Amino acid sequence: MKVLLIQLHHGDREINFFPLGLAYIAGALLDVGCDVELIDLQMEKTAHSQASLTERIKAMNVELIGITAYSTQFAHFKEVVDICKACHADVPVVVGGPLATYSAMQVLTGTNADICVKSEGDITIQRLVKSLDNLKDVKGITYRENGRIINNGEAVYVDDLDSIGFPPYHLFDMEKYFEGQGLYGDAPTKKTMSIVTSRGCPYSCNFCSMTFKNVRRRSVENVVKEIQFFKDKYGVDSIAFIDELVISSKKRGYEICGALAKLNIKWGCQGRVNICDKELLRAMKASGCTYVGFGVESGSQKILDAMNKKVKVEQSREAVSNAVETGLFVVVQMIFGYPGEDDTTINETVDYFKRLNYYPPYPGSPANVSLITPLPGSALYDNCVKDGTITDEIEWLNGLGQGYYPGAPLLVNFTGWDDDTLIKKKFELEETLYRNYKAYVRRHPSVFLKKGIDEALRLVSRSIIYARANGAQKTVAKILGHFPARFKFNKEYAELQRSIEKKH
Ligand code: B12
Ligand code: SF4
Repeated sequence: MKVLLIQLHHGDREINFFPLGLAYIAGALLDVGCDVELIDLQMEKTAHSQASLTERIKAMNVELIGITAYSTQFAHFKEVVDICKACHADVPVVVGGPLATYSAMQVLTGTNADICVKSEGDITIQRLVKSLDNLKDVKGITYRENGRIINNGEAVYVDDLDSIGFPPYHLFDMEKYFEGQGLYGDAPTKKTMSIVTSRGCPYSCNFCSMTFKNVRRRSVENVVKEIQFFKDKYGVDSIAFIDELVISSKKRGYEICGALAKLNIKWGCQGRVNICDKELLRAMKASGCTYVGFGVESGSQKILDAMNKKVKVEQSREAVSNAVETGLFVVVQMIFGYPGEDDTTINETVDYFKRLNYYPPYPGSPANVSLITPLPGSALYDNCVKDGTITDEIEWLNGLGQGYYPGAPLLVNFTGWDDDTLIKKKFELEETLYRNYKAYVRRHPSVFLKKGIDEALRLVSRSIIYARANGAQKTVAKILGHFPARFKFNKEYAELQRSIEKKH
């Protein structure tokens, strides 16, 4: 069977994100004898137009079309499904990823797609292509048949992740995916690849929408083998681990660090403040880790408890402080406007950062706080549906846009403030955090000097690496291009702030 797999674009994000989930699906399809063709709209975004996409899909002789989609891509997904159907009305369109996992009913009633594969697709897609004429026994799907929507129950999971092998990277133009990638904090690297070492997460934070249930981990040997493959075949020198939690326990953390230390690579990952203690952070740094992301979310214990984060504010402050001290670039993810947010919780967050004396991650810009957005698959979303905050789930998906990010619109207000006040308070918080940190740096000349030297060194080393690969002319253009882009971002942000302030 000939299958076309499509990655949608990720809004105006510039990076060519490797479609890892789709690549695993491609592998599963090859294993059962299918031919696979790929269209990556994220990578091709500059060249993509509806007309050219229609022409290309029409020219393909396909029997099944598979699309990977997040909840936030619903509107774009709908458009692409319509193009597929206009080209091949009778070819089934199957969707996988978070959108299909959590919004199967909305996908099947609100778009022309035919089948939703819920959660992990590796086993399900193989069963599906073998039984395309008779889907009733294919577990883990919801589909439309003769105008009826049929739900075949829970997803099917791979118990032993080592057993599924590596994705068929040879099908992808890998060099294109290395372009523009890198590790946070601009660690000097040449080629960065994203991989997952596990699926699932043992925690259940109320705002989080996880794609997988059941935590399963690849063996460390299997992970090492894949990294070695990337080193040997493509000259990859850095890895961004994009699992929910690579360091899911101290034991696993030390195992991973021990293995990575021997590989001579740079790497980065998402950490958890209750797991990453000083000793583990040092082991991470020693084995090549350059950045760690922490979902700090809030400096208020009341909010952390409401989120079911299962961490203490003090633990969080210590972990970030230790990571910074260890010399890691620390990305701090923050959420604003969670149910219960008020002036007291804001002050607690201000106090948290004051005591921490750290405020990343966009140097020169005050923005790093996201407004809470209930996403399908999260307990927060389910509550919103139950209590009537969200009434029309299709309309909600349509409104999700490109997802939440600093500067994204407010979709639901859980606080006692009116909408404008809430946004104003978010801006004020960001500014206060930024101002406090700048004041701290000014009061400590050694920190000021160190930051300046670190940033200058980082810029020089990255420029050299970039110049080696792309030539001097392109490098100068890139450096010069950076400043207008930063200026534009700051200007737009300030304008947004002013427009809110004017209303008051
Ligand atoms: C990397 C990543 C990104 C990258 C995208 C890279 C890419 N090319 O996919 C970027 C940075 C763009 C990104 C952005 C966002 N992300 Co993101 N991201 C991830 C992350 C960390 C890894 C994805 C991955 O590769 N997983 C590993 C592979 C193996 O899993 P998978 O992709 O889910 O694929 C499996 C199944 O889903 C299924 N499947 C997937 N596609 C298909 C297709 C078919 C045809 C079939 C049959 C099956 C199938 O089978 C696959 C194999 O089992 C996940 C968390 C996670 N660990 O999954 C979050 C995650 C997907 N992101 C999430 C979120 C919230 C976002 C943002 C909204 C965040 C924001 N602040 O704006 C944006 C939205 C982007 C947009 N366009 O709208 C949520 C999704 C929530 C939701 N309900 O949609 C996740 C689950 C994180 C979380 N726990 O909350 N993200
Ligand atoms: S926010 Fe992080 S720790 Fe919490 S459930 Fe989601 S992935 Fe797990």
